[in-house]
Amino acid sequence: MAIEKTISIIKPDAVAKNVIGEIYSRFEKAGLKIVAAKMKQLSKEDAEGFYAVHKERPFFGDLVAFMTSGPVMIQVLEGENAVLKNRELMGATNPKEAAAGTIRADFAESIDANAVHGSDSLENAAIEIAYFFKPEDVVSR
Ligand code: RTP
Ligand code: MG
Repeated sequence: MAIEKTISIIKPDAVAKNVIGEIYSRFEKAGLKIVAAKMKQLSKEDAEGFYAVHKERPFFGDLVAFMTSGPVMIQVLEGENAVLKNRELMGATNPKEAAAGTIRADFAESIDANAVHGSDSLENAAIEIAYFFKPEDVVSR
């Protein structure tokens, strides 16, 4: 199986709940390695650019407002099948539909305050990693 890299963002609700470590532990137990990380207060421009694919969607304004409401923790995860593995650990977008034991089932409040973001494809992972990290700030290990 291919070794992939993907972006994970711990959203403002989960940072405020002080569960960064608990979420990191889930990545590590699943065999994903953290190969870059930074905490950041996103500006409106940062969040709008990151979620540009959703700019025509009715929830775009709420999404940008939420993502800028407090600091986020951004990390690059590396491992076998990392894109899909991270999405499985996250659970469904709406925490009411997220499977038991997933990050969103355990920590998310609502479809807006849903604890984590994860790249949805290998192609988008590469775009999202480049959006937040310089190549030299991502290690391989
Ligand atoms: P994410 O991008 O944050 O990892 O989440 P996702 O792939 O599971 O969901 P996506 O469709 O990409 O939507 C991005 C974020 O927008 C919010 N959303 N709100 N009110 C709504 O119908 C709605 N739909 C999506 C969610 O916070 C979602 O994570
Ligand atoms: Mg998405």
